[in-house]
Amino acid sequence: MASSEHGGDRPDGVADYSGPAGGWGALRAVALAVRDQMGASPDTRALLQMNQPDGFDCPGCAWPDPKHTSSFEFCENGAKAVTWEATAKRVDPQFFAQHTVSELWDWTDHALEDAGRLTHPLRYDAASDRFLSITYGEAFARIGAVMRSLDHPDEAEFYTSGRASNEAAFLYQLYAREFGTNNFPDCSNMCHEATSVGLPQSIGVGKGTVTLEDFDACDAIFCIGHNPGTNHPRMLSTLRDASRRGVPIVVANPLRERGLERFKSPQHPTEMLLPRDTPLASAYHLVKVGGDAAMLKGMMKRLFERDALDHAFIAAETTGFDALKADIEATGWEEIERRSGLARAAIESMADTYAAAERVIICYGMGITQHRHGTENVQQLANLLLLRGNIGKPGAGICPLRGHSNVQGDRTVGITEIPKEDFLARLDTAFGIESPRKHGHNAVETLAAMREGKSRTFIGLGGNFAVAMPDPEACHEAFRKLDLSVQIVTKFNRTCLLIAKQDTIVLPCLGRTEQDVQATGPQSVTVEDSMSMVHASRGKLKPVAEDLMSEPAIIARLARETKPASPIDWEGMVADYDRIRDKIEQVFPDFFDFNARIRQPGGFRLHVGASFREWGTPDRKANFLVFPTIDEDDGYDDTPLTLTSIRSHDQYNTTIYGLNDRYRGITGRRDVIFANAEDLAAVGLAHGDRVDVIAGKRVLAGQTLVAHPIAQGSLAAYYPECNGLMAFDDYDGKSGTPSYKSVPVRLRKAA
Ligand SMILES: Nc1nc2c(c(=O)[nH]1)N[C@H]1C(S)=C(S)[C@@H](COP(=O)(O)OP(=O)(O)OC[C@H]3O[C@@H](n4cnc5c(=O)[nH]c(N)nc54)[C@H](O)[C@@H]3O)O[C@H]1N2
Ligand SMILES: Nc1nc2c(c(=O)[nH]1)N[C@H]1C(S)=C(S)[C@@H](COP(=O)(O)OP(=O)(O)OC[C@H]3O[C@@H](n4cnc5c(=O)[nH]c(N)nc54)[C@H](O)[C@@H]3O)O[C@H]1N2
Ligand SMILES: [Mo]
Repeated sequence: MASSEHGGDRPDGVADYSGPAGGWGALRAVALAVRDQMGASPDTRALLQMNQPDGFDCPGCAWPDPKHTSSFEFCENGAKAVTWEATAKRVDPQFFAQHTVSELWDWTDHALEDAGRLTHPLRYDAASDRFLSITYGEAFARIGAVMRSLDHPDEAEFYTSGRASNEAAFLYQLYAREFGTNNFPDCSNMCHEATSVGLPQSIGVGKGTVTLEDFDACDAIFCIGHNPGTNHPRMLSTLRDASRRGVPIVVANPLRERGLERFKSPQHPTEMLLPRDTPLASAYHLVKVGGDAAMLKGMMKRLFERDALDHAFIAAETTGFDALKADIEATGWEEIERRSGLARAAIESMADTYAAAERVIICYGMGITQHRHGTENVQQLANLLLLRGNIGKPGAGICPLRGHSNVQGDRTVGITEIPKEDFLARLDTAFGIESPRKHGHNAVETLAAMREGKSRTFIGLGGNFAVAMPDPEACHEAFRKLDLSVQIVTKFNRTCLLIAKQDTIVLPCLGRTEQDVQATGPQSVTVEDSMSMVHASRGKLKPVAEDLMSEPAIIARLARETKPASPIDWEGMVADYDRIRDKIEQVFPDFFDFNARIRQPGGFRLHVGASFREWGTPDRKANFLVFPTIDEDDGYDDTPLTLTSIRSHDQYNTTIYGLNDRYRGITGRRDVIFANAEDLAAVGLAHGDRVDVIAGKRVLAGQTLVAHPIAQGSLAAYYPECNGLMAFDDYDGKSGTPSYKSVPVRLRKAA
C-alpha cells in the first residue's frame, strides 16, 4: 500500500486523482465501454448517430446540444449510456432457465443489468421460482384481466421514468386517465419536483428560463449542488467557453468535484496534446450539506447591505419585496455562518461577484432540490436572481440541470398527478373521454398506498422504482403486497425481481438507439431538453430482438386490453406517430405545427413565459417568497454529521456501469464514505477505517472511510447503496421530493 496525501495507508482502490475532467481518461473509458459491451466488432454507428440532426437523442442527460446540428459532440458518459443500451449481451429465455429469482436476488444491481438486453416478455412462475418467457399477447391478456378486476381505477399506479419519449408519455397518461386515475408517480418526484412546484410560485413556470445562447452572453455563472463532469458532461464545453471568455464561475458544493475545477476538452486537439487544460471554477466554496438556504440568505443580506439591487426591476416586475427584505435583515450572520459552514467573508465575496455582473445564470441540481425544504431552496435561488433583475433578459436566468433525458418533456405532455382543469378539458375534447378530476399519487404517496394495500397494481414505464426510492425494505414490502407488477424495461433490474401476489410481468421494449418500424414505416419520437427545446429522435440500430415492441405500441395494447371498448384510435396512432403528435398539438397549443417544426433541424423551443418577463403567477408578477428559517432540513441543525448521497462517474442512477469513480480517485468499489479528515480525527477515526453508518435504527455496515475535500460536518456515500439509511416518510412536504441529500448519521468502527 502506498501512502497518500492523507497521511495514512491507502485502502485498496483509493487514490488521489490529479488530472482534469475529460482528457485522455475519458477517451480510454469510452474505448473500454465499447469493448466491454459491444464486443469485437462493435456497431459504433450508434455513437456517431448520437445527437445528429437525423439521429437519436442521447439517452444520457438532458443538457441541450448546440442546435442539435453540431458535429459529433464527444461525451464519455453519453457513450456509456449508448453502449449500455446497444450492448451485444442478451438476457433471453435461456438465461432465466439457468437462474431462479431467489438466486438473481443476490446479484448486484450492476450484475443484473450487465447481463444484457431483455429479448422476450416474461411472467413469474412460482412453482419453479423462475421467469418464463411468454408472448406479448399472453402478457397483455393477463395484465388486462387484473386491471379490469380492480374495484376502482385509483387502485392502479402508473410510474414513468424520464427516458420515455413525449409520444410514449402522452399515450401513457391518456391510457391511465381513460382508465380513470391520476396516479402518476414519476421519477421527477424524486428529482426536480421542488423546481416544478417552487418556480411556478416564484416566476410562473416550473422550468429553466435560459437557453444555450444565454451562456454566451452571461457575465457570471453560479453552479450550486450539481456535478456536471459526471452527470451533464456536455455542459463542460459550455463552462469551458465561458471560462475562456473570463466569466467567473462560482461553485457551491460540499465536495470538491474535479468536473467543476478543470477540464481538458476531447474536442480540442491542442488541449489534448499539450499539458494544458481549462480551469472552470473561479471560486469554489465547500458549503455544508444542507447549508444552501443559509448561504443564499447570506448573499442576499450582503446585497441589501450594499444596496446592490435593481430597484427599477423590483418596482415594475415583482411583489413581496418588503417581506423578503424584513426576513433577510432579521437573519443574523452568526447563524448564516454556522448553518452554511462558510465564513461571512466568503459569502460576501460570492455576493460581490454576483453584484459585479450585469447578467448572471444560476445552475443547480440535486444538491438544492433533495432536501426537506427543497422547494424553498429553489425559491431562494429565484429571490437572489430577481433582486438584480436576472430573469428574463439575455445572458441571465435560472438553469435547473434536469435529470433523465426527457423527464421535462414527460411532464409537459401530461405526466402529472396534479393536472390542471384546462388541460383535462382539452384532453377530454380531443379524445371523447372523461378524465378523472381527483388528484392522484406522487411517488411517496404511491409507496404509502402500496404498503397499506390500497394500491393493487403497478405499471412501470421504465425505471427501477424500488431501488430509486428511499427505504428499500419499505419498497420491497410494498411491491410484494401488490396483485400485479408490470415493468416495461430494456434491462432486467431489482424491481423486476419483486414478486406480486397474482402476476409479475416484465415487458421488454425498444431503446432509443433502435429503429422503430410501425405500419406506415420507420418512426421518430420527440424529446424536450433542459432548455425547453423539442426535437426529433430517430433510432438507427437493428433492434436487439425480432418483434421487440416500442413503448407506444406496448401502451396502446395495454390500453386496448384494459378497456376493449375504448373509443380511442390506439391502433391508428401507433401506426403513425405523426398522429400522436397531432393529438399532442390539439391538447397542448404550445405544440402548434408540431409535425412540421420537428422536421426542422434543431426542432423548436417551447414558450417559457418567464424568459420574456411574462409572469404566469396569479398576480402576474414575479414573487419574492420568504423562507422563514434557514434550516432546509428541519432540526438537522444540531446533528454533528449529515450524509448526502451522490452518483459515481460510472453510473446512471440505479444503473451501475462499473465500479470506478475516476475523478474522485475510487477504483473497483462503491463501499466508501467520503469524509472530512478533521471530522474523523475529532472522533478518533481515520482514512481507511472500516465503519458502520448509523441513522437511528438503520445501519449501513462495513464501509471504508475516504478522507476527501468535503465540508466539515458532511459525509457522502453512493446512491443507491445508502438508500437503506433513508426513511420513506422523510421528504419535502411541498413537493414530495425525498430528502436524499440530508441524513443525520453517526459513525461507529465496524466490528
Ligand atoms: N452519467 C450520469 N448522468 C446523469 C445521471 C447519472 O446518474 N449518471 N443521472 C441523471 C439524473 S436522473 C439526474 S437528476 C441528474 C443528477 O445530477 P446532479 O444533480 O449533478 O447529481 P448528484 O450526483 O446527485 O449530486 C450533485 C452534486 O450535489 C452535491 N451536493 C450534495 N449535497 C449537497 C448540498 O446539500 N448542497 C449543495 N450545494 N450540494 C450538494 C454533490 O456533492 C454533487 O456534486 O443527472 C442526470 N445525468
Ligand atoms: N439516495 C438517492 N436516491 C435517489 C437519488 C439520489 O440522488 N440519491 N436520485 C433520484 C433521482 S434524481 C431519480 S431520477 C431516480 C431514478 O429513478 P428511475 O428513473 O426509476 O431509475 P433508473 O435507474 O434511471 O432506471 C433504470 C432502468 O430503466 C430501464 N430503462 C433504461 N432505458 C429504458 C428505455 O429506453 N425504456 C424503458 N422502458 N426502460 C428503460 C432499464 O431497465 C433500467 O434498469 O432515483 C432517485 N433516487
Ligand atoms: Mo433525476
